[in-house]
Amino acid sequence: MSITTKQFIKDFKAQFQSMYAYSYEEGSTEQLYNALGLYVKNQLSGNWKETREKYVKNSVKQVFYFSMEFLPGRQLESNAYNLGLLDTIKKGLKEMGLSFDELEEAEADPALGNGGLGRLASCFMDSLASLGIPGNGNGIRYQYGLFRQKFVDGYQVELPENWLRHRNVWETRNDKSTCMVRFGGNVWLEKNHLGFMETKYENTLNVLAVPYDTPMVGYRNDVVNNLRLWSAEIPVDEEENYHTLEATEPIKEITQVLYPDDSNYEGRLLRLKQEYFMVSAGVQSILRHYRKYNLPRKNIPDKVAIHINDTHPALVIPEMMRILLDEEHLSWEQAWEITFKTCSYTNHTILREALEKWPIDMMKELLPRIYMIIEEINRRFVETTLPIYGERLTWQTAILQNGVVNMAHLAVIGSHSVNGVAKLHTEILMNDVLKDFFQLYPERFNNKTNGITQRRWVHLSNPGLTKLIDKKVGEDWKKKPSELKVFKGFEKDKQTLQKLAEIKLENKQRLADYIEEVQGIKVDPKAIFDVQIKRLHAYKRQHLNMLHILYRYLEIKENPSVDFVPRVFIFGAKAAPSYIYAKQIIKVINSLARLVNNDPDVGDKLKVVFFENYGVSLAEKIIPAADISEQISLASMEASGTSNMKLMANGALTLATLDGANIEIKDFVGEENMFIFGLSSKEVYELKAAGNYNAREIYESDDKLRRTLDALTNGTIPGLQDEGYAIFDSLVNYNDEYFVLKDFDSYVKAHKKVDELYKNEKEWTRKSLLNIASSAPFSADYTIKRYADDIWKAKQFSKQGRSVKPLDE
Ligand code: GLS
Repeated sequence: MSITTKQFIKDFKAQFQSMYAYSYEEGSTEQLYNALGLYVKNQLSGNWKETREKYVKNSVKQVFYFSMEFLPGRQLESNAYNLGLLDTIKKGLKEMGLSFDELEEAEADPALGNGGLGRLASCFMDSLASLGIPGNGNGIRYQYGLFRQKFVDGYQVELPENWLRHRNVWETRNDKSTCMVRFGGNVWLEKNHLGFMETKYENTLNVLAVPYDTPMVGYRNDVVNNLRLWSAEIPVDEEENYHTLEATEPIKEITQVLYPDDSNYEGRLLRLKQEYFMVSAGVQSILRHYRKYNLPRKNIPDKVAIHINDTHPALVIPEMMRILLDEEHLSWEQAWEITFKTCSYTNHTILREALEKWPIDMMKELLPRIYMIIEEINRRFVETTLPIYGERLTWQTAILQNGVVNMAHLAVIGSHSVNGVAKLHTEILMNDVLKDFFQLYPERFNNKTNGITQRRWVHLSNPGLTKLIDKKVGEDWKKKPSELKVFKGFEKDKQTLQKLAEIKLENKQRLADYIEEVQGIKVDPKAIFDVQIKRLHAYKRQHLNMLHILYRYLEIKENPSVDFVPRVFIFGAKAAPSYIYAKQIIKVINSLARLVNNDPDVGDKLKVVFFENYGVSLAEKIIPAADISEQISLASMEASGTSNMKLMANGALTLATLDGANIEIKDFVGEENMFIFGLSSKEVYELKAAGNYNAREIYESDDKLRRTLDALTNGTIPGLQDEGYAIFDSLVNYNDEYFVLKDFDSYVKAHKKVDELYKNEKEWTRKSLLNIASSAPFSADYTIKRYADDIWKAKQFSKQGRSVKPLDE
């Protein structure tokens, strides 16, 4: 899209005036941001409309990505960039005496997800549009996003995240496409006068699902896909039944808050309500849309692919069956074939507590018709499986077990494809978590390693690096990430290495300024910036990182005159509000930070920064400045990770266990260009099977470790209540579920290697360059292309007169 600066200034002024009826010079930052956002939205609305119309006109197959979470991040810059307008806008604003960066900060960052799973969904949206694949998101418009985290005296405090306070310029309320979702009541089947079985309902709670559509803008290709988020409202013709505010609660609460659990099973009834609400509205609107294609229903799988992002939307399966059976009057067999061919499922975790199971009684009461259908799916599954595979396998894979509905089983049974999100994770699904299903349906299982969009995570968040790559390898890598490998050719080029080191230092200086501004901590940009940013969870082992910092602190105290390579440890992490242990780890890290940062013996040798309220926007600031990427989960526990990919693409060296996608990082960049430590997943399995792990023995036999652990409880860290004891106890007295003590020694050694290498700036920067140049395979564009080819059978759609080039592999 090309527009002159002059034209932009004229249109922007007019936009502002039409919204606020005074001149832009008098506008507040929020108002100016709103006007700019709407200006950009106006620029893309033509393509948005045309994309939608062309999909229908050409009867193309469309993908619907169902996810309870999306974490899009701020959209102004990314949309303007993908449209090709960013430079003009920045220039125009400057001429008007305004700063783009300042206006951008006024945009709320929609925290409609917990972490990696939601951010992955948003990277996928960006890639679908950029590849020109007809793909839509389907989720919930939570009124309050994930809580805003504050630290009070080092403790996490949760505040409501009212992201919609100042309006959301990107969304369009679409009253034309509302749906009705029914809960509870009585349901029965009755023969009607034509002899058809009809489903009858009485006393249901009826909820109006109102869609809010958000444009998903492709990179310089005129494609604008749709993200549809549903909001719950009282049906207009039932308003008179709701006399008090209180009475409206059961409806309003459905889309009020995002459940702040990440891999922890929580939420119960309301969560189930949310899931069905999103699923039912989504499936209804897809089938309504399909009618526009004027094709027989048996062709649905040729035109529609529904993706189930983790088990949360697995009710898609019985909901689709319900509509095809009850409203379209298909036979069970016809309906099942369509549903099964349409649906596919991704598993994102092996944590058993996160594999959803709903009490049968709850499901029956809240969703009586859906439960009837699940019962029938289960009955038929058992009927066919039992005679072939016998009792053990059948009962272990059944959907209904011990009074619960097993959602992962429902998802696998009702989907034609089941995938994990990194090679190791898929292997673990096949050999452990879903091994019985792998025996039943080996052909359904496949791997799709996660990816990230370089557009947001490199082009926009690291403009210095982007410019350097452009200069060295040309701009093709932006459309064809594999071109990045050409950058490897510069690993020995002194000038490139020097420039790369300068860019990193500038990014670090910027982050250091920000740290001083928001945390009041002065850090040396020349120190190693060592970053661990992810949800707080015991398996991710932020406490291993903490123990190493404590160990380092004690070493410095013992020998203050020894020459330590200065290090800044940077954390960003939220803990689920009910996850006490995770909150205790936060408190200990914060107290340790206060001790370390204020100890004159330590000075610049060691600093600890724990950012409040970690999210997408903060990640964009931290990642370009990172030297070390901490990926230290216990091997086998982290399905994939995606911050590992973002950090690598920005030149951080990975310090990691061989877990999740770290293994693929190693495959691409080579073991010698990262720091690997700890048990392998095979060793973890063996150690667990042997059942003879003895954490106390390690504690007692390793002097340095003992001294470090004792410092948790002997008053070394001021300000702790019982948090130090809690962590000590879990590690020493309760036998250390995640083998922190077992991996400690090799972790410390890996850190020593980091220090050594950092002393050789040229060698460090060379490895950093190789990481950047090897990161292309993690482009979400490739990941999405593989989903589209192997699972969804969805084609890149070429617009008339303009072809969207398929990306290379
Ligand atoms: C997660 C996994 O924990 C991550 O390893 C993974 O990268 C992400 C996306 O696949 O999904 N599963 C989950 O429940 N939350 C996640 O972030």
